[in-house]
Amino acid sequence: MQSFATETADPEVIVEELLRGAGAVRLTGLFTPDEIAEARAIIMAESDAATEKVTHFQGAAAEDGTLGLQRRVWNLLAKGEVFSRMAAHPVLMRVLRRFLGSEFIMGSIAANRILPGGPGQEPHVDYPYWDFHSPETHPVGLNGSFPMNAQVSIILDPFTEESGATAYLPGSQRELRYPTEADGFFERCERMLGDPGDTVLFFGAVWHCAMPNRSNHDRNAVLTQYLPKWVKPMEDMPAALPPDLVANASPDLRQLLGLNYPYPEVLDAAAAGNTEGRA
Ligand SMILES: O=C(O)CCC(=O)C(=O)O
Ligand SMILES: [Fe+2]
Repeated sequence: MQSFATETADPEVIVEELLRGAGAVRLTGLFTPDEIAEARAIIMAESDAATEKVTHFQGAAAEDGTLGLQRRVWNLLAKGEVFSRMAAHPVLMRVLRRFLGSEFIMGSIAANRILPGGPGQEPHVDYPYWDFHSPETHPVGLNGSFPMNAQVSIILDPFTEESGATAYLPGSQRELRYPTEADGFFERCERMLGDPGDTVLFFGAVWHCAMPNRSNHDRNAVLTQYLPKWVKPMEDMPAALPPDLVANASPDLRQLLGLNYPYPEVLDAAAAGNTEGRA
């Protein structure tokens, strides 16, 4: 995987690598050790409490309902100001504006903590492609020639082969389909290795998955989903945040929350009374 230090993060080069190259790049030097430690402490505390919700995401909880060895912490913006800084980091904003369009939004910001002994995942593609098991539910001809997703994984613990660093198959984003047995994903995959503070940016159409944690330490990452402005976000973030956080959001954060492009709206003139000038 190509690495870019903050000052050498040329959006054009990175966009080319995401679309037509490996599909993933590493960015270094975006976050301070203090920011990483603060984020990790919040996630560890939140995921020690038995508050997590079982969702369709694999491994959220054990079958008997007890906390599993893969734990999600959702809605991170509500859990510490550090996560707003992470989501709207200027280098990420610059690169993602080029990749997803200048008015791109965020669809989710959550943590994935895999404890020692915790499971990995099946190789997959991310929202809005996650149910591409059924391509017929998507528009005909949809392909990976332009991106409808970018994922950012901020690494909070050493990501090694042993600890379950995310696996991915370079170049697979060009196909936009799910891998089959014949693709030999686990034989051919590479890993998103990194040190705490390193950040991996990838196109979510690349086949990837968390891997089992066979180390003796937790493996935490902040996973943020970014989308073009017109893709329906996965989480309703404004609804899940304290009103004052939304009201005081910076211009970049307002954009990420989707507040600059607020469709669907009621555009019936009689009902809304303010629709003049709309197409
Ligand atoms: O935590 C990881 O290594 C990857 C998680 C992932 O790809 C997902 O949850 O969609
Ligand atoms: Fe994923």
